[in-house]
Order: sequence, then C-alpha cells, then structure tokens
Amino acid sequence: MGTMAQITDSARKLLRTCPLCEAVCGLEITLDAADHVVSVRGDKLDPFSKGFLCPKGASLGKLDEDPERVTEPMIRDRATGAWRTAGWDEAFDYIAERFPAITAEYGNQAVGMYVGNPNAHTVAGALYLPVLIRALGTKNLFSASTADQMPKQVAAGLMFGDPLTVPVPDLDRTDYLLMLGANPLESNGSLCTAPDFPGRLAALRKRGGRFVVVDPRATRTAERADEHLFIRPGTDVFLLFGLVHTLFAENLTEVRVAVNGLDEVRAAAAEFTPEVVAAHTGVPAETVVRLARELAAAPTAAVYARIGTCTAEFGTLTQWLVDVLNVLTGNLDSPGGAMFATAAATGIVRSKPFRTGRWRSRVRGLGEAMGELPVATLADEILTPGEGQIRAMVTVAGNPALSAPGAARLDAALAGLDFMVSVDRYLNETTRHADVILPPPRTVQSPHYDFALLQFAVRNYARYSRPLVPLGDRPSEAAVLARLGAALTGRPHHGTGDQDPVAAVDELVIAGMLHKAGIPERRDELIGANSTEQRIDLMLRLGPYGEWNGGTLNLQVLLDNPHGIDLGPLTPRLPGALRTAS
Ligand SMILES: Nc1nc2c(c(=O)[nH]1)N[C@H]1C(S)=C(S)[C@@H](COP(=O)(O)OP(=O)(O)OC[C@H]3O[C@@H](n4cnc5c(=O)[nH]c(N)nc54)[C@H](O)[C@@H]3O)O[C@H]1N2
Ligand SMILES: Nc1nc2c(c(=O)[nH]1)N[C@H]1C(S)=C(S)[C@@H](COP(=O)(O)OP(=O)(O)OC[C@H]3O[C@@H](n4cnc5c(=O)[nH]c(N)nc54)[C@H](O)[C@@H]3O)O[C@H]1N2
Ligand code: SF4
Ligand SMILES: [Mo]
Repeated sequence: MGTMAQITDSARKLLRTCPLCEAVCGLEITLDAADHVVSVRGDKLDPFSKGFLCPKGASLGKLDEDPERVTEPMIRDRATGAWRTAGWDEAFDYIAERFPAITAEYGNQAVGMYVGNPNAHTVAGALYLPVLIRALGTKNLFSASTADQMPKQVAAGLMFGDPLTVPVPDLDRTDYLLMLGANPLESNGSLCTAPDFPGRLAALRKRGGRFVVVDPRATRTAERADEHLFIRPGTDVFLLFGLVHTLFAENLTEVRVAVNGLDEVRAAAAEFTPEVVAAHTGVPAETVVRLARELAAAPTAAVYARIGTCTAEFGTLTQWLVDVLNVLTGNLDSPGGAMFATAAATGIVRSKPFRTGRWRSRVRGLGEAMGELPVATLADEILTPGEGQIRAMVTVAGNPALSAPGAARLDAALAGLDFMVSVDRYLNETTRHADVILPPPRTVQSPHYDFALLQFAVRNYARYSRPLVPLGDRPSEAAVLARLGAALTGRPHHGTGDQDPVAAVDELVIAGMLHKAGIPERRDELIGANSTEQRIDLMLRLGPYGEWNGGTLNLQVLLDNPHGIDLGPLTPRLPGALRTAS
C-alpha cells in the first residue's frame, strides 16, 4: 500500500503538555500527514517531567480520535428524543431562540450551571469560562470542586486569605512525608502537581527520608511507604488533632511564621488526647505520640492530605489541621516543608480577604464558597418548586449525573428541565439530557497552558503549547464558550469577520488588566498569533517572573522553549502571599 512509507516520510514530532491529569507531563506526539496521532512519548527534555509518561497519557491519541466522540453540534428533538447533527450557526440559533425566553420569564436564578473537572486542564476553561459564568449572572453555580477539594480551598482561604494559596509538600527536598487520603501511585497526584510522583516518592526514601501513609485501604502508595497506618474512614480530624495535642503537650512546637491564635489552637486540641484519638480512629495511642515526635524531630517534614480526607465529615477542619501541623512543626513556607508555588502567569489577585456564605442555596440554605454552591444540592434546586427554581442548565465539561453525590436523583432531575445545553465531547449520562451538545475540537487542536495546576506545583515551571493541528472550519473551545455566552444572553452570536467573539472577550480583559497595571498604552507590545496568546503574554509579562515586572518572561520565551522552562525550586512566600484581614 505504501502508506507506511508515506507516514514515515511526512510524520512530524510535536510537543505538548498532557491535559489528562494534574501532573502536567510533557509529551512528544508524532502526527502523520493526515494529522492523526501515531504515537505519544514522554518528552525527555521537559525539565519537570523528564520523559515520564503514564498509560493514560500514552493513550491520548486513541482518546483524541475516539470514534464515539461528538464532533459536530447535536440537537435533540424533545418530542421523539432523537438526536441529529447540526451546523454551528444552526445550533447557536436554536439556543438563542429558546434560552433567553426562559430567563426573561423566570429570571437569571432559573439558570443552573455545572462546570466539570476538565476545565482545570483547558485554556478555554481558565480564560473564557469565567466570562460565560459572569454573563449568565446566576448564583446557582456548581462544579466538581464541591465533590472534591473545596474543603482544602476554604481552609486555605480562611488561613491565608486566598483559596488558591494552597501549600504543597516540597516533595523533592523533604525528609519526612505524612500523607493522608491520597493514592498518587494511581492518581498521579492532586493539589500537588508533580510529574512522576512515584519516582519522587522513591527518591525521598532513597535519600534517607521517611514516608508514612494513612489510609483505610492497602493501596499501591501504601505499599511503597515506610509505614502504613490504617484509619477508620472519616476520622482523620481526630488523628490530626491528636498530633496537635501531643506537640503542645510535649513542648515540641517550633513556630517560625507569624501567626495569630496559637493559644486557641492549643485549647481546641486539649481534649484530643492520644487515648481519645485512638478510640475514634483505631490508630493506637502510642503511634499517635510517636508520629508527633517524628514530625517534630525530622529536619524537614510535610503533612499532605487529599481527597480521602476532603470528602468526609469535618473535611474543612481536617484540611486546616494539616497546615496547622505544618505551622507548629516549623515547616510551613520552609524548604523541605509545605510551600507555595510561584506560578508564572498572573491571574486575578484578590484584594479582599476570603469569605464564605455570601449567599445560600434556596432549598437547604447551604453556604456559597468561591461563588459556588455544593453540587450535593443541585438536584434539590431543580426539583423543588418555587421562586428561583432551576429550569434550565448549562454544563461545561462535566458529568454530574455520574459524578455528583446522589447522582441517580440528579439524573432524574435533569430529565425534567425546560432546556439544557452541554459543551462536551461525549454523549453520556449527563449530556443525554441536553437539548444541544456543543463539542470542543480535538485535544491536539487546542492550545495548552496550566493556569490552575502550576499554582500547586512542587517546582516552579512554565510551559506553553500551541495547537498542533489547525482548527479548519470548526470553532475552538474558546469560541464555543464565547458564542454560547452571547446566544444564552440574547446577544449577536454568529461572530463573523471583525466580530470575532473570542477577540471581543480578550480585548475587554486585556484592557482591564493594562488599566489596572497602569500601562494602558502598552497594548501593541503584546505578541501572539491571536488574542488568546496575547492575553497569555500579558499574564506572563505581569507575573512574578515577567518582563514588565522586573524579570524576563513573556510568551516569546515560552515559544522559544517548547519543552518548558524550569523556574527553580519553591521559595518562601510569606508574609507576601497573605491576603488575610490582619
Ligand atoms: N463515586 C465517585 N464520585 C466522584 C469521585 C469518585 O472518586 N467517586 N471523584 C470526584 C472528583 S475528585 C471529581 S474531580 C469529580 C469529577 O466530576 P466531573 O467533572 O463532573 O466528571 P468527569 O467524569 O471528570 O466529567 C468530565 C466531562 O468532561 C468531558 N470532557 C473531557 N474533556 C473535555 C474538554 O476538553 N472540553 C469539554 N468541554 N468537555 C470535556 C467529558 O466528556 C465528561 O463528560 O467527580 C467526583 N465524584
Ligand atoms: N487514573 C485516574 N487518575 C486520576 C483520576 C481518575 O479518574 N483516573 N482522577 C483525578 C482527580 S479528579 C483527582 S481529584 C485525583 C484524586 O487523587 P487522590 O487524592 O490521590 O485520590 P485517590 O486516588 O482517590 O485516593 C484517595 C485515597 O483516600 C483513601 N481514603 C478514603 N477515605 C479515607 C479517609 O477517611 N481517611 C483517609 N486517610 N483516607 C481515606 C482511599 O482509600 C484512597 O486510597 O485523581 C486524579 N487522577
Ligand atoms: S501522569 Fe497525568 S499528565 Fe502525566 S502522562 Fe499520565 S495522565 Fe498525562
Ligand atoms: Mo477530582
């Protein structure tokens, strides 16, 4: 046939960050002449991931062109339930004819929005979704966060003033790691961006460090640890309070950062003696005491807890106690301890200290956090009649009919909506209830920059990947979100010619950022192939390493270094990073 020869002749190797988990591995992707992914390898020259690749990343090509993906807009006939494909203009027209009528009649609160996990991994999710959310103006916003890490963000928000100021274990330098409720051998790590997490754990032990896992199950991660402590599910809060108690009782505290409230913490921990803790957790009292002594004695130590301790009763208190321990042992913001990354791209710098409960859910009165209500109550808001009842939904990259607590009830609730739009690449448990599905393009047609995850990296690092394959005549996910925002709110949504909806969004944001930085005249200096890249350029220039901030970084530097650039080990950031009222 000769196709093999053709493939080899015209095959090209391109570089891109893997979007499939939080580890941000660099990939070397081989594409054939027809732009199909032929192979995926770890990028050995990526200074952070150094060639690491997991089976999920290796399958990116298969996923990218999975024949079951939705590749064109789809519209569902409400009478028959039958799906048909539609053109882009037709799909947006269909939305614009029906959706604004619902908000006109019932108000903005009649719209519910659910945004899922992949938004943390796409440029569209980071830069264009917030604009869509603001355009809808509903307080009924839900996401995967409240089924995952929100307790950590609330604890960080209350402790440090900003819910994105989350410390991560300084994995490569610590002498002692206490890990609770995480299984990075399977998950590849979460709220701790560390490509080749398994290798970094092995290196910790090799350099003489100690690694202790607390988990009710015997996991692959626990197998690799020096010690595995079984714990009764949901009782980590007692164990951590017991450690705090012991540190105070044995005079082992060594606080090296400026903090308020130490006496209150000591008082709160008073009743959690090792014996009380043992009765609740199943961890023997002498083990609790020994752990506290080990943590205090280690030259450096980090306590790290993840989803098994978040999705639990007292999850927020537990997450707070994790960093209380890092403070009490002198390890917060200190090399080898729990540190804050310095991400290269500056986003919104919060000016006001973090608060929760600025509004409450209509049915159960549950408090807002980071502008979101708990997804556990989404079904209540759809099913309970009354003023403010959700009648229409927009989902972007989420599958709550499967992922949310009480998913079966939510599944049934979604079936009763007046209208639903989903931006998603699959017809699945959730999107089957939509009236319109708008698919993003292929992964290799999308740019990549990790705005969210690099804030939680164990080393400072930046990498930008341009789309590997041109879009052709289909819209980028950014364009889908920008046009959707217009169609949902009854604005012009065709976006042809100089009405490019993405550029319109970007110009507003860029102007705002330049104005805030006091340099409105520098718009023309931004580089990039389009307004999205110019926006990234601006975020880099204004960021902590940025050319307009005393440094050298801009988009060109990242384009010139497609394997990514190492920005060094984590450095102390307190008290500068604090946004607390005091
Ligand atoms: N039982 C149980 N429930 C859980 C968990 C659990 O372990 N067990 N884990 C919880 C956790 S940690 C999380 S984060 C949540 C996740 O909850 P969700 O985010 O709701 O669920 P996912 O399955 O990640 O949904 C991802 C959706 O995005 C679509 N998608 C993939 N890539 C893209 C893209 O580039 N663009 C767009 N527009 N769509 C895309 C997929 O087709 C899919 O529909 O689930 C939570 N729920
Ligand atoms: N292959 C693959 N990788 C993924 C994902 C995926 O769907 N597939 N999802 C990604 C996402 S969205 C996330 S958030 C991360 C999550 O990544 P991790 O936070 O590492 O979570 P898990 O791997 O679910 O491990 C959680 C551990 O907590 C334990 N656990 C349960 N209850 C308790 C408890 O009460 N106390 C303690 N101490 N432990 C408990 C469980 O036994 C489990 O071993 O994984 C990411 N990586
Ligand atoms: S560990 Fe995560 S980022 Fe790395 S290759 Fe696997 S899925 Fe991709
Ligand atoms: Mo998650």
